[in-house]
Amino acid sequence: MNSELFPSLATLDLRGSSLTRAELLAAMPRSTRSVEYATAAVEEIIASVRAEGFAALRSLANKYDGAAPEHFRVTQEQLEQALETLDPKVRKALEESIRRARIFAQASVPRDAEVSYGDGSTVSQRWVPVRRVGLYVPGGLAVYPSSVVMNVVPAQAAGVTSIALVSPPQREFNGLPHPIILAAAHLLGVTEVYALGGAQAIAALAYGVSEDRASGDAAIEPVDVITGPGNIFVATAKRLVKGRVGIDAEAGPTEIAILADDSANPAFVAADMISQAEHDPNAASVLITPSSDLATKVRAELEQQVAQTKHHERVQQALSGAQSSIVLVDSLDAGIEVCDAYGAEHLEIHTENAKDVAGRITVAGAIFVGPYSPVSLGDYSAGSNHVLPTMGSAAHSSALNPTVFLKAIQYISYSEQALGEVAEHVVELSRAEDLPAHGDAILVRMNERSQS
Ligand code: HSO
Ligand code: ZN
Repeated sequence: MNSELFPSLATLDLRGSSLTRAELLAAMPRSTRSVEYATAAVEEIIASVRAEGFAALRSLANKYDGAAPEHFRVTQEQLEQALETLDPKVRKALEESIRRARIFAQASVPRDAEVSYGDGSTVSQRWVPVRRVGLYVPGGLAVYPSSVVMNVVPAQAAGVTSIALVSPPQREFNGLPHPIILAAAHLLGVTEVYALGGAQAIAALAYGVSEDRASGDAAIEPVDVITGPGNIFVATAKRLVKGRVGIDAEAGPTEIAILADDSANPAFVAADMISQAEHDPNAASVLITPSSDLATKVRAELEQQVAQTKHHERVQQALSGAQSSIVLVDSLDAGIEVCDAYGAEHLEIHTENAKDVAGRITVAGAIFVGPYSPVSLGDYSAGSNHVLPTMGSAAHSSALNPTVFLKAIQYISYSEQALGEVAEHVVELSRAEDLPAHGDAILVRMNERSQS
């Protein structure tokens, strides 16, 4: 391999090695970012919001966002104005994102279930939306109206009626969130929007904020679920309020892994690695391939394409970080194992029979199948969700979807006769657990039955 080309992107050569799963997990390129380091600072922020409410929110906004709005709640007029000033082409694009995302989100709402064990017995499960949700839309290096769509649409598809959206105050907009965020919220019919960012926004959503007569800010009601990506302070805050509220998967810096063989187009592969590296110097781009020839070609493409891209400094930093790498493997099968160990937020498959290969992967946030399904399509307009589990949490978590905003209630309904049919088994198990009153609660009914 010609290591002079794009030398800053590391190579992890796993050829000829047979690693255990634990060794493979340890070998994977990962950022060293840890939620733990922000914990103390975030605990303090949460405590001050709980104790001092809007006064704390105001001083934290000035400190961390460099601006505080006159009132944290964005008015209906401000929302309307933002949409009026939105570029019509961007509006059209957002509308198409919303249309596609709605179709998929509605199709993803789980069905209720009901079974019967014979006459007179039914057990059923009904999915019920949570009462109120808080959706976080990040500020930071870029502006994310697409994240407004990705958070709001599955909540609405789940049937949530009370939605509070928060996004950091921006200095250049008098402490309001970016107008394109407000426009997207208005387009989606969201009426409750706050200029709040960081850990303090999460604290306000989780615990609520009492009304502030002095400033005229009305109370913020606490929510039941908080979703949305954010920086390490936001992620830490979500972790700390979890339990008080439900949260979605933890979303850290974006990751793309690409499993590719000789059939891949190196220009496509490089462009997609760059596309996610553009988010953040901590973003991860990982190419996994059995083809050293492809690896060389991708390096050459990267060299050329990175130089031409607008945010080349950020991209260069992301590609040079410990979290990015080209992983060389012995075979496609070995590559699939590496993909499962890595558990990428986004995994692209650029191989022969991409669909079959994709079907064999069991750990990934979202899988983009074939050369014409790039991650950036999914970021904006595919219909899928772009809020996805990162840092290997795809092993246990999923893309943001309506179930995050739903909870299932189970219903148990037995008739007297149906209870009689299973009564002796309940009594037997209650005796085995030395909880005889459990059995007695059945028997008292059976006795009544035999007396009548
Ligand atoms: N790739 C990001 C989402 C995004 N990309 C928003 C562009 N805008 C995390 O999945
Ligand atoms: Zn993206």
